[in-house]
Amino acid sequence: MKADIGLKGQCRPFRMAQWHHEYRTMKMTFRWYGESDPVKIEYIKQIPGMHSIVSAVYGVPAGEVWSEASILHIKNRAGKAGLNFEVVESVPVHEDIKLGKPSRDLYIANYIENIKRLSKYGVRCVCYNFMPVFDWTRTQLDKMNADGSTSLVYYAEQLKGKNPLSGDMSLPGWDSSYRKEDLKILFDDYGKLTKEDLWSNLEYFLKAIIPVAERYGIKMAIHPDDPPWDIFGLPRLITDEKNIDRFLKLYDSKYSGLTFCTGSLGCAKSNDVVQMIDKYSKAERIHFMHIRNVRLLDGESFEESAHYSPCGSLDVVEICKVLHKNGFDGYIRPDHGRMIWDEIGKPGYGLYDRALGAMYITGIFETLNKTKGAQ
Ligand code: DNO
Repeated sequence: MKADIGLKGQCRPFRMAQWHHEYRTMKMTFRWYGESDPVKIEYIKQIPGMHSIVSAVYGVPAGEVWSEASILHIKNRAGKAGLNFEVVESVPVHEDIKLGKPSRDLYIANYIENIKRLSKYGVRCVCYNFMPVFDWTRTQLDKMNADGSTSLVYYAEQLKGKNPLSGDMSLPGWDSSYRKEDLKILFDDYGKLTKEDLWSNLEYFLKAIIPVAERYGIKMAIHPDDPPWDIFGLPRLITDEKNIDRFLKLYDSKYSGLTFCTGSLGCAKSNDVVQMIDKYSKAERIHFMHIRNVRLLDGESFEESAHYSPCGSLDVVEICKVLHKNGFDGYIRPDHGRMIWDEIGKPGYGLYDRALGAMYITGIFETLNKTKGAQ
């Protein structure tokens, strides 16, 4: 192999580091759920252009410190497969922090310890969210599409009349480890909390962790609320431009930024995601992009679609164009895929459709990088 074959020659060996150096471009990543993930880490490496896995230490309750051995294990597994481990999704935020309980200081101290440890093993970006009780919510995981693939969907009418406290309801994305009694207590606690209280608890959290993130070189990237509206009376904050502006002002530092999830924010018709990405990437506050497409339906309903723009309501080419224009060199991962080719896997996180999404996005960026002068 010749040592210094440039990217512009023909049939040159593909060299990621050189590619990133020459174009100062985005880094493509892929979420991996660890050894129990039906998607083998070696398969991820086989997707052209993969830079890093996105993973976490699983099985540790929110609020606890991750052992260094478990972090090192992920790093080594990635390294063995020829991948980096630079992004964590997520370090979960304990509910007591969101609720502003006295015990929050202990959980914040643990969070800080996790930031320090992750930095020690080469992690550069940590994704987290501040959604009360429930993470992302869908009403059905296997909606059959006309072409035989299946998608995750959210149909507002399927949610009507449902009561999470009934004990017989579980929705995708929810932490199934909550017992009925725990949920009741949490709902009571949140019942006493106003949205403004939640904002001030978020501010308290940021004031404690961002100085540490700055010192340890970790870009914190909050994930928007998914979907971006209140659910079952629980308040949600990271939902639109006005609130994201407010969030970014809470702690004005490059280290307090966003995981910009196109599918989450894009579910609200009022969110112009291309314009928002333009604004926040220009300000260098987007560290991690989740690129997913959704088909918006009437009312507060939507279906997740293939990444390819004509399949959904979002224009992925325009999304990539504004990122490229603003010199975005952070992390991107293809978000939720459909289930295709009879794959059986973790809902939203199969191999095939996400791999198609990754290649589609990588292809758009290759085109943008190579035609830079012509734009
Ligand atoms: C859904 C994911 C979210 C995300 C967390 C980040 O598929 O995007 O569950 O990981 O909200 O904290």
